[in-house]
Amino acid sequence: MKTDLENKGLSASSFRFAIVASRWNSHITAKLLSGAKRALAEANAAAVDVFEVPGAFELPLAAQKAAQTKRYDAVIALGTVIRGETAHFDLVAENAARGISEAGLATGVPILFGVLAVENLEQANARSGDGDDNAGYMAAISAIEMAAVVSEIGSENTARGSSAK
Ligand code: INI
Repeated sequence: MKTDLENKGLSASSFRFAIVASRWNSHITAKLLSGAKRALAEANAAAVDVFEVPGAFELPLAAQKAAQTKRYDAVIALGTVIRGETAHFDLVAENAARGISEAGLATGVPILFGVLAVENLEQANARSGDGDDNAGYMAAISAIEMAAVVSEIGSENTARGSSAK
């Protein structure tokens, strides 16, 4: 039976990926990592390297450094920020989101946001299960798609449906 990815026609066989994953709430983030690896394996990714950082706040720098190597077609940032566990939830979550976005724009390499920013453990568990709604799985699917789009845009003669006269 075909996997969801095969049905969507997504192949990652010519793409290399870095995953940067934070250790905070590691019982949840480990499940995001499994989900991301599962998606990349299903799509036959050419390579997957995993780098660990302390917390979500540190994800942007590690993701940017990975992107700057030009070894990767996309970088997937994974982490878990739970409001109940910190007074500076908003600072950590917002800086992770903004930094990851800026790192992608600065490097031109897709950097995917697979960071859960949730109210409680129940919500975190709901988004890190075994299914295809696992946030790590979904970030990896988006990474494959973005690697393909960026590759297509970056190559010559990619205009589709244009009619230059
Ligand atoms: N980091 C997280 O990834 N998740 C959290 O929930 C969290 N809390 O609760 O504080 C958290 N804090 C650590 C932060 O990301 C940095 O590692 C730390 O501030 C050092 O820069």
